[in-house]
Amino acid sequence: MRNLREQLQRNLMHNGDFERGLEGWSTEHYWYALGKGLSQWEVDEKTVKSGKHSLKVIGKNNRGIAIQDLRPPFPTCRVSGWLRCENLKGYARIFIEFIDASGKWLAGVVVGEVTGTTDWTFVSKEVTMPTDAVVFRVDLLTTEPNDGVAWFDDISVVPVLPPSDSKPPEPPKFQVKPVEGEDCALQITWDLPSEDVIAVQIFAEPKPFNSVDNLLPRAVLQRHIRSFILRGLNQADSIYIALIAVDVDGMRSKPNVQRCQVKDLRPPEPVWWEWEPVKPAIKEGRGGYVRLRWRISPADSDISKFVLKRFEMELGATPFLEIPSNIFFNGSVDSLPYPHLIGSNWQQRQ
Ligand SMILES: [Ca+2]
Ligand SMILES: [Ca+2]
Repeated sequence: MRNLREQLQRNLMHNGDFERGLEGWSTEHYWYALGKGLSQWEVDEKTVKSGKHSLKVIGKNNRGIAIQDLRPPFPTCRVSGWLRCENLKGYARIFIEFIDASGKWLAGVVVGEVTGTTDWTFVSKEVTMPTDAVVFRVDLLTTEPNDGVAWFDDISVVPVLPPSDSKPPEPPKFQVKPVEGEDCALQITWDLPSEDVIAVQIFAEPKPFNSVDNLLPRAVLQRHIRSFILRGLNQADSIYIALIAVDVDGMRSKPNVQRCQVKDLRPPEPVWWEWEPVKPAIKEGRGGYVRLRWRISPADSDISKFVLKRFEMELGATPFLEIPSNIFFNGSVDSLPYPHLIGSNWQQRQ
């Protein structure tokens, strides 16, 4: 089995040699049209740099763009390819664009280009994604409306890894906070890991741990990701969280375990309740007692108290009784005086 470094240093392009035609590439990008629509893309079997096929774009007073999006495991990559053109106005170009997780365009880099009539030309450049970039977009394009032809072949994108420092990375420093409006969810955020880190693993366990050897990570995230939401946690429990950094040589940082309290930030569910008279009124609508029963949703074990409110037409809702926290779960209270109860509406609220 190849080691991690060898696995990472491979060509990330899908069908960059066009031996499988246009597979992996998209060309119908009408936003790019200038002049008369878009140029036509074809697989060429005569003029090739390698194998049996190359890609060509035929200008008819227009221009064209072929796109393939990558998500490299490492931010620095060597981009290379072969270009050729005949009677081309403007340039035939390999262009790289960087886009963030929300789809925002961040930056673009020209890898290499040819113009006029130029035989097969090798171009190559090392490019580094900006910190927030997620998508590494490879564009093969002609820059201007033209009546020429351009060819592309052997497009390659290979991660460039830093040399080994022969030691495991530092554990990522992380913060944990509850997620506003969500039940039993924790958001973990961490700093950009050191330069040779390829991935961050997230471990979350109900008990403390010193080693992750026999544990399964909840998530394995590429190095550019710096936030993760843990969901489906049991709110009654503490949870022990550790982030492990994995470097390009497969070395892992030691677990830096934090004990975290799972908090519920949702408002409580409505409380089920009912009442019945337990001592009859001496006179209709005067005196007497009721028994009140209630049950809260199992998801709301974090309620600190709830308040009974009495509603009267003249006064509106007024607080009547605060239920003490030690009996609030599922319970009943007898002997509530109810001088104004019968014939009134009651409201309850947390
Ligand atoms: Ca080829
Ligand atoms: Ca290292």
